[in-house]
Amino acid sequence: FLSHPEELGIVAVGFSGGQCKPGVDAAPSALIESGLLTQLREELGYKLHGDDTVHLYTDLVPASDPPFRNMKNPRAVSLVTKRIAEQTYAHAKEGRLVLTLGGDHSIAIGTIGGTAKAIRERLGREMAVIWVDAHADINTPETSGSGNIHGMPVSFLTGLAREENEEFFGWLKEDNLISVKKLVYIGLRDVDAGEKRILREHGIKAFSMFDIDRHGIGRVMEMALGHIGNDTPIHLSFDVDALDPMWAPSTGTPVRGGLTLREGDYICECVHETGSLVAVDLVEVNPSLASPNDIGAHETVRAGCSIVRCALGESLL
Ligand code: 5AB
Ligand code: MN
Ligand code: MN
Ligand code: MN
Repeated sequence: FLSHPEELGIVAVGFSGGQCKPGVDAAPSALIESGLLTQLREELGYKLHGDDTVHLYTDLVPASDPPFRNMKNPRAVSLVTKRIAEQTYAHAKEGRLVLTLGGDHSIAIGTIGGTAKAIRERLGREMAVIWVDAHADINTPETSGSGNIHGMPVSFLTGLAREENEEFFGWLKEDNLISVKKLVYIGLRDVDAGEKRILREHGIKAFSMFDIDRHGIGRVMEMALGHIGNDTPIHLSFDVDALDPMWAPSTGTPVRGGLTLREGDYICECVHETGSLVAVDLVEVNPSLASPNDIGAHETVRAGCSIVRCALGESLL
């Protein structure tokens, strides 16, 4: 699906407005400083495109941003994700693989919104999304208990949540959306009651930690990719909190009982192996949430780098 599979469009998003804990905006710099982009260039042989800056989008964040429909920082998140969508769209339109380093998970409204549109225009195809996460992130503004938009991106991306007003995600058009039929979750273990109802009502494919324990990650990946079907462009959105806090403690909403790093890497390897990958997000690394020392931050950054390299083909012999 890529006209330039060896070319990577990099979008570095230092944005934390989709939730309340500062620090997740520092993740792209931490990942880059630990050598991720150099490894992709020198060891995996990618040609990197991007503007070589970590975008903080501070110019877009309004001075006053009161809640709207229960959403916190709604104008900022809407403006920033709209800009991100333009960035991922531009890379995907060129036929490049798009790598986005977040930022909190609200940014997926932009990353997926942009690639879904580019893939439609370039290939006339609907894109599938594999969402690897402890959480389903499919609250609507009304079902959300927290008001944090990083728990809502999937509802906006599937059209389950809609808002006409341009200022509050009204810029999302049909072209930017994905079908609930082409969405697959892996790693779930902390899903809100309202979200469970949505998953059930729409028959959304989800592999929880229970399914992974029952069938093993090998079989789960066969089923997940089988559901999407061969020959479908895939956007992989990987929330580092899918991993057990043992491997990725420095994240805003850690949940015990998660994936081993090896299982996370395996998911990415299987997705890479399909040859259908068009975009990858790595989100929710928060290097400032490390206690009692920064070993946790270092380990989390290291795990994130491993996840990205596996998705981009490091394990191929
Ligand atoms: B993350 C929760 N469901 O809506 C909510 O880290 C948590 O992007 C959302 O997966 C977690 O606030 C968002 C309770
Ligand atoms: Mn998430
Ligand atoms: Mn999560
Ligand atoms: Mn989180």
